[in-house]
Amino acid sequence: MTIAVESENREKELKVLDKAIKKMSRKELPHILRVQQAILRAVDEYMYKKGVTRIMPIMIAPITDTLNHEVEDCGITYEGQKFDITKSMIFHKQIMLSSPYLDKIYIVSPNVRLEQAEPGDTRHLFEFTQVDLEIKNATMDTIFDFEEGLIKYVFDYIKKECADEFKALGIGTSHLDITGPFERHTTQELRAKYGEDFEMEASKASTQPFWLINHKREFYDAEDLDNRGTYRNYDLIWPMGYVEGLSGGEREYKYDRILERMRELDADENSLRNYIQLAKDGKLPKTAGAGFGVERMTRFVCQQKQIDDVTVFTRKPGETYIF
Ligand code: ASN
Repeated sequence: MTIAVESENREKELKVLDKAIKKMSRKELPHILRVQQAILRAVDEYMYKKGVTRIMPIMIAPITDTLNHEVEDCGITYEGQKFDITKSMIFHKQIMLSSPYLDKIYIVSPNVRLEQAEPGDTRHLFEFTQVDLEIKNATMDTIFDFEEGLIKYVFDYIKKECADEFKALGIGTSHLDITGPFERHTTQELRAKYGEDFEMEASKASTQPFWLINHKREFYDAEDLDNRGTYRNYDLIWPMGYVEGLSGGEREYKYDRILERMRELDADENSLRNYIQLAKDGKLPKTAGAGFGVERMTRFVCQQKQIDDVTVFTRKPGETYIF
């Protein structure tokens, strides 16, 4: 590399450094972070009261979420064995509930998903944290009730605890007045009403969070066997254009169903052979669950333009990263 190119690169890098320092020195940031801290505090309180056991996160493992959308791979080798960095703990959630002594669990779970940068994207971070829940013998209705209760508990808590932060951020709290139960819509219904960009359009048109049911995506989300081609899975959509904040589903747990769904979606059976073995042995229990993005909830609560506005270091796809 010539000296001229080297110094040009260094100059560019120093601009990135300057931008990074400015980002972490925003006066709003401590208020946003305190709200986020209060959110997590209220989540732990609610889970504890409901008898849901907190599990520490797994960050590298031989298996992770197969995610039915394109993200870059980020495997590592340790002790001659292949590990993936956790994309979500979905399989670990299902597997640990095979214990007769665990019924309801959650993890405050860091996930890495190396998403493609998309112009205008305001809601992806390539590294984020989700509060990931799974309950034995639960159905969609169990999870809807549980998560609605959780959101109401968290919002009531922060309205009470974070008045100074909302004042400092210059925002009100009327968006946190949850009336519930949340409306339930299917993707077919909203697509017919709003067209292809239905999630954003319906979110913009709404002032309350709502459930969006039936997405063709992961093999582990249960298909409705009375209604083939539809799925017993769901997203929670934040209103006012903040879009998806949670995703989950009832799970496939029977051996033949798992194999059928994996084959349909061309998932790698070999890497999941031990998970499949548990299903074959009848050891995977019937469960349902959901995970909500902590930064996405913080963004909605603090009414920030971009998801990256709630983080200290940029984790927005398509940037230059120095820290
Ligand atoms: N946490 C999600 C679920 O429970 C899975 C995911 O994040 N992909 O369904």
